[in-house]
Amino acid sequence: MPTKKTATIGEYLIQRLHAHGVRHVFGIPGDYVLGFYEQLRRSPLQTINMCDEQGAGFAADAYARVKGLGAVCVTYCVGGLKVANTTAEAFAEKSPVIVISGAPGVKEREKNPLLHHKVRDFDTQKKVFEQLTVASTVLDDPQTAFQEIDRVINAALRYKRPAYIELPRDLVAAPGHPHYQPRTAPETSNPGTLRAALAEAVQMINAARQPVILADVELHRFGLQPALLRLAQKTNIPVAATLLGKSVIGEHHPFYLGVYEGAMGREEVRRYVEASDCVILLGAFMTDINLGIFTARLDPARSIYATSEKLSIRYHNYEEARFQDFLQGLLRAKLRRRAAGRWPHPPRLVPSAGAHVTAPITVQGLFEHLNAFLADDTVVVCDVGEALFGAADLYIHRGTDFLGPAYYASMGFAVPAGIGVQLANPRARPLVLVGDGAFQMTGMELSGALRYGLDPIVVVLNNRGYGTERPMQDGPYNDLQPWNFHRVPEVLGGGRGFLVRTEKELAEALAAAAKHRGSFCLIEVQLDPNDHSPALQRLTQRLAKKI
Ligand SMILES: Cc1ncc(C[n+]2csc(CCOP(=O)(O)OP(=O)(O)O)c2C)c(N)n1
Ligand SMILES: [Mg+2]
Repeated sequence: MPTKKTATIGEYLIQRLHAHGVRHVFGIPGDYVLGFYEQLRRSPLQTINMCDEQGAGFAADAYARVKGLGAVCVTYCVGGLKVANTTAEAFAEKSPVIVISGAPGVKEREKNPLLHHKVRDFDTQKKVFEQLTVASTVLDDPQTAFQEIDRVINAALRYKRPAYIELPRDLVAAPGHPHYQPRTAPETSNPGTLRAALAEAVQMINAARQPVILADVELHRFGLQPALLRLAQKTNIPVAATLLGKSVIGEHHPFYLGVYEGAMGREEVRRYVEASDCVILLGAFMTDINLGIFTARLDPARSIYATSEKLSIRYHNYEEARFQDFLQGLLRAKLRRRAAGRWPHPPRLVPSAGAHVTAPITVQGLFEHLNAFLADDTVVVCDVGEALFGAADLYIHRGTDFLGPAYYASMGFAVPAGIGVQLANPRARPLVLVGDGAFQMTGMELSGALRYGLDPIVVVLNNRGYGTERPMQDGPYNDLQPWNFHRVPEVLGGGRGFLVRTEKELAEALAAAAKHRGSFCLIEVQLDPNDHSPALQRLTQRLAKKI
């Protein structure tokens, strides 16, 4: 898309989104943003209407996780404040989403009239988003608008966090600065700091008896998975992933250990990582869930901790050493290649032979079947709850094929995220795993799958309530109104529904779903409310102690 010399503010924003790879904008229009929607309609970007702004926010987040940048476009306050939660998730889990909100025009704001959708002041929504984004702006000055657009988008890309752009409606079609050149913000490491950091890291890794890499989500966000792979291949140092970073490395690699989650995860992975005298944490978030509710025993004196925001080796902090440069430096450095050691490998989940196929399906049985069902084009998209914890043990084929809100943990992510994933990567077939509770929040966003010709396979884990919470503390507040989930296609006017109560029915439904292309499949799996995955049992035992 060529940069027009006489672009308007709205057109320039569209050009920059397009230049950074965005092809779809999720949202719902309103009068304050209709002018911009019309500009979008005349542009190469496709607008994707969702049922609710929250769905649009989750879809844009997933799109950003797959494609590197996403955008959600809403109207003032009534729409904007509905994406506060999804923007918070994108911030917490590092997903660069540009939140675009229409707003009253600059002229309309004079004398502070009570215009519809206004909360308290005209800048109330902007103030909220200052807390939820890495950069924010109101494009109320045509002289600086283009520069502001670049500043905010560059910040989102640099920090992999959301950013906020507010468009007063009377300036969307105003021309910006005519001779402005688009700006990016190249960044470099301080060579001295980088050299010192690499020297200490190389010495520590080479001297270590049992080094191990703990790989997390930032490797994916910064496109550094190939570098991780090369580092492991070059040194023969095994790699464990966190739950948030799961699938950052293809799980079939011989040096892949499995998911490390402190006492929540598999015992042999925990023992191997915690016995290491040099844990190389790459792009890791030290969150409670990633660390098994702080049951992880990782000693800073034995750690190299490298992220886009911090680099520390043992107790030394190195400023101005970029994560990317540090990792590339390790690839160039003289790191000792080790003999292939003996370390644990993730067990392949397989459906237990001779299972009582007509017996009720269990959580364990469900994940065994799902595991066998994964194909090279599957992207597993999980919601909070049993879906996420059970999926930790799925054996993901290639890199980056697992998405789940494993830190901020907002319910309602998965169904709209499945839509974002498939639009970002049309070759992918999303396998959406979602609890009945989470489905009741955003499941109707499947409507968008029909409208835009997408065909995710959605598995609803129907355990009749908020299963995750029952072992912590149970009561009628954990129950749900039972829905006939498998009949949702009738309401939406398309797609296929399946009701599954046994292993046999599950195997049949999955086989039929694999063959059915062109519209979504919804597989409702009825589970015993008291049946939990081992990971969830371990987690809730720990959380219950804190309540
Ligand atoms: C938006 C939101 N509201 C509430 C919660 C608290 N919460 C965590 S898990 C959970 C229950 C999830 O129920 P469901 O989706 O049916 O999955 P299950 O736990 O039964 O597998 C709740 C209410 C949350 N994480 N996110
Ligand atoms: Mg449930």
